[in-house]
Amino acid sequence: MTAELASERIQQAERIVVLTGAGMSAESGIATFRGTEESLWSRWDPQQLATPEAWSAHPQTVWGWYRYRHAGIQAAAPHAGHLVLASHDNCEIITQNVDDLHERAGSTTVTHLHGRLDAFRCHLCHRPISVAPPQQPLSLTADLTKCPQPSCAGYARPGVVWFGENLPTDAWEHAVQSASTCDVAVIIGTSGLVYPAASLPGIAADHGAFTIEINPERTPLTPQVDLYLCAAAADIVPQLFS
Ligand code: BV8
Ligand code: ZN
Repeated sequence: MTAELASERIQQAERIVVLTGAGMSAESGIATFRGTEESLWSRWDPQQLATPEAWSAHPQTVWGWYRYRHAGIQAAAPHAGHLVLASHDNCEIITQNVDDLHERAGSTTVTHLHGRLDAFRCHLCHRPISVAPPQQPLSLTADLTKCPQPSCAGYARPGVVWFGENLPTDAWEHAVQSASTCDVAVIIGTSGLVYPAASLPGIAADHGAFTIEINPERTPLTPQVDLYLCAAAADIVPQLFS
């Protein structure tokens, strides 16, 4: 019943905003941010590693973690859910994810609220630095990649937004604008814990949008959405959007 209603709302909608979180990449083999996947860095809380403080205290460990995740993104492929969203003409993607799976599926309107892991830049002069995914077996720490600018003492950092860093202004303003003007907001695979991204479903609802949440687990967003679908993204998104 709820899936049929969701599909109807999506088919009737003029403007759809799809807000995705790490759960959208889970079935592509990329561990969710708060999942329990075992790794060399399992003893760290990602929330502690993804911070400027961790970068300045143990840069090689943080860099090793991002190299490991870069390799994981490289090895992953978009699933049926990414592909059907990419072929749906009036839906725009706003993602918290730092991978490029939506783009690789063919989506052209993707807003990254938390940046892109593979958009490496110098941590001092902010010059873009291209860094190939690691080939050699991974270790807990990795040698830092020097900034190519001889006079700069900086190193490459991932192009992500760390906790305590501001979101890119244009990305955030665009996301608020889209959430405020869409007919339907579909929230897929986010635990709804990270702000300000987690406030977007409420902004959409406050402006009259019909809100749908897709997640195998209930979240703090579940009580505030119109429809909650207890399902995995790759299963249900193709049903709702094709
Ligand atoms: C900012 C990039 C201004 C790095 C990330 C106290 C209270 C409230 C807020 C704060 C506070 N103290 C500080 C803050 C602000 C803070 C924040 O929100 N903290 C929270 C955690 C308490 N936010 C910030 O710092 C932001 N900046 O506010 O600037 C400012 C400035 C200075 C000081 C204060 C404020 C910056 C936030 C960005 C952080 N960077 N990522 C990296 O990736 O390494 S966030 C990180 O979490 C990822 O991007 C991830 O996308 C994001 C959210 O996680 P989810 O995507 O939801 O993933 P998660 O694993 O949590 O959940 C997965 C879900 O999928 C689950 O629900 C699961 O059930 C579901 N799932 C699993 N499988 C499937 C599935 N769903 C569907 N299908 C499946 N198959
Ligand atoms: Zn530099």
